[in-house]
Amino acid sequence: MIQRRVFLLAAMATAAGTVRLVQAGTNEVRISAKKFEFNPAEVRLKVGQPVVLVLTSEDRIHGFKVPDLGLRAEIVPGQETRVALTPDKTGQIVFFCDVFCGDGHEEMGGTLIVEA
Ligand SMILES: [Cu+2]
Repeated sequence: MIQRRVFLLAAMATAAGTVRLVQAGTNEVRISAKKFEFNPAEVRLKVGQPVVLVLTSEDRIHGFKVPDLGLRAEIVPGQETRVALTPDKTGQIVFFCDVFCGDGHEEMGGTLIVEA
């Protein structure tokens, strides 16, 4: 997992369309999508710690859906899709592509592993 720290105070739109302030020191986690996988497919997060997922695509439009968090975003080649979230409990949260992208689409998913 690639992580880097952002020392910016920036207003960002989340996938839900609300605006929230991203605090200095918020971790960024980059996830790239391509047919038919996310890389990394397992992302470890800390409970209560704000994170920004930076989603990119290597080939075509994919979706990023996290039903348990009520999140959904589109991942468009040549763009960064930024999704801010703060996990509020430990456990595993499933995400998957919800834009049909070919024969392996149904298998295209991953897990956010939220640790204490
Ligand atoms: Cu897909």
